[in-house]
Amino acid sequence: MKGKNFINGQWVASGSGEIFESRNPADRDDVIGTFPLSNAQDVDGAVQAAEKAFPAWRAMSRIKRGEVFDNFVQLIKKDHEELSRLMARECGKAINESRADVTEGIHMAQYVFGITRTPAGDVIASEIAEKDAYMRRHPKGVVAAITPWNFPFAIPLWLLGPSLVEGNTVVFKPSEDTPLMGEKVAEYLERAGIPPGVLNLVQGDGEGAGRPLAAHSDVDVVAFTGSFEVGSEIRKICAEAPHKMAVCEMGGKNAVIVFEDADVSIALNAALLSAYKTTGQRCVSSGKLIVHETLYPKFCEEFVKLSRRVNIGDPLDEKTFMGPLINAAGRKKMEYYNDLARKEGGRILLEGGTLKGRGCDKGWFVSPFVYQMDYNPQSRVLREEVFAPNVAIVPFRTIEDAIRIYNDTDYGLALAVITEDYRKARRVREECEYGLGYVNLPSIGAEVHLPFGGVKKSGTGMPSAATLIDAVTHRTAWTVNNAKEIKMAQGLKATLD
Ligand code: UN1
Repeated sequence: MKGKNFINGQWVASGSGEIFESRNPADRDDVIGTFPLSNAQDVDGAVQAAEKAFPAWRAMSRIKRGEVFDNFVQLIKKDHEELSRLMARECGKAINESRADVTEGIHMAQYVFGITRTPAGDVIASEIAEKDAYMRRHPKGVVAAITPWNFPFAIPLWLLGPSLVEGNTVVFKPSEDTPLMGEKVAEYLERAGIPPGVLNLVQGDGEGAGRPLAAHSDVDVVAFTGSFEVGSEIRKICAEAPHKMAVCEMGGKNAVIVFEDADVSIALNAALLSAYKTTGQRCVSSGKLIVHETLYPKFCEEFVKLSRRVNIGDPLDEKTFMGPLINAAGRKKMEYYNDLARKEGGRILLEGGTLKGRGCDKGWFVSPFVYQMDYNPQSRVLREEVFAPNVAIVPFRTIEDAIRIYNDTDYGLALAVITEDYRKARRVREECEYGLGYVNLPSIGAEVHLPFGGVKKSGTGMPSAATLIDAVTHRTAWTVNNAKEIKMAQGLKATLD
C-alpha cells in the first residue's frame, strides 16, 4: 500500500515525492507499505492548516467535539481484530498485546468523550460577596503530537484525545517505524467526522519532520513520548520560543523489588511480565529485579527456568509471548548492554541476545539475557535503559539498600514492590522516586484514567489524558462584578478620595 499525509482534510504525498518503507520486524521481506518522507515544507503546510482550523474548532461545543470520539470508538470496535493484526505485523508486538493496545486506545477515546460532560472549570469564591469568579479552560492552539512505535495506537490517542476535545488542533507525527498505524489513527478520526485541518498527519523521520514540527513558530505545545535523547532536544527547541510548552515522557530504568516475605509465585510472575512483555520495550519494563538475599538463590533459579519457557516467534501466533525487537538499532543496543553486563561483573545465568535459525533470521529476534549482579554505584548497566529483555537480578539485605538500588538511576518512572507487609510497601511508596508504583503487580499495565509519567530523566509529567489536559489548556480566571459599584479585594480603595 501507498500511505499518504493527511493535511487540511486531504490525503497527499510529500511535496518532494520522497518516500520511506515500513517493514515487518519479524520478517524483513514483508513490506507493509511506503509512506511520505516529509520535510519542513510539508510540516509547514500541516501547521498552517491546523492554525486555520483552530478558531472554528475551538468555538464548537465541547460535547460536540467529544462526539467525534464516540463515533471513533464505534468504528474501531468493529475493526478491532483487523487493526490488532496490522499492528502485530508492523511493530512485532505479540497479538494479545496488540489487541490490548487497540483496547487501550478505545479506552482513551471513551474517557475523553466522557469528560466532555463533566465540569470544564471551577466556580471559585471571592472576598467580595457580589463578585462571581470562575476558572475556565482555554485551548492553547496547535499541538504537535510526536509518538513512539511501541504503543502505535494507544499513545497517539493519549495525546490526541485530550488535545482535540479541549479545542486544540493537532499535527501528528507518528514514529517512522509504525507509519501505517499512524495513518489508521488519522483515517478513523476522519471517518468519525473530524473537520478538515483539525487533525493533520505528517509522516517521516525525526530530523526531516519531527524537528521542524517541534521548532515551528505556530506550534504551541509539543507532546512527545520517546527516548530521553530526543525529548531533551525537543525541550531545548521549545525553550527558545517563549510561548511553547514541551510535555515529554522519556523512558525509565524500572525495577521489581521482592521482599523476604513476598508471595514468591506473585513475585516471579510480576518479574516475568515486567521484563518480557513487549520484548522489554515498554518505557515501564523492568530490567532490574531487586531481590532479598534470603530468597535470592531460589528466585534466580526459578526465574531462569521461566525465562527459558518464554515463547519467542511470530507475533501473529497466539502462543507467542515475545515477538522481535523493533529494528537493527534496538538489537545492537541490547548486544551492547549484554556486553556491558559481562564487563561490569555480571554472572550470566541465561545467555541471550540475537537469535539465529529456526525462522528467526528474517527478523530482529532476541532471547532473554539474565544475569546476577551485585549492587555497585559505578555500574552503568544497572542505571541505563536497555529497551530489550536484558535482566539483572540484584540481591539486597535491608530495606534501605533496596530503596537505594532502585533510586540509583537518573530515571524515575515505574516500580513494583512484592510484599505481604504493608509497612514495607509504604516505605517504598514514600522513599522511592517514580511516577507509577505497583504493589503485588508488575511494573507495567497502567490504565488511561490514571496519571502517567515519571520524574527525573523520565519526563516532564502530564503526558496522558487525565493530566495532559493541564498541558493543552490555559486556566483562565474570569471575574464578574454584580454590584452597582466597584469593590476591590485586599481592602483596596476604589474611589478617588
Ligand atoms: C509505554 O511503555 O510507553 O503501563 C507505555 C503500561 C501501558 C503503557 C505503557 N499501559 O504498560
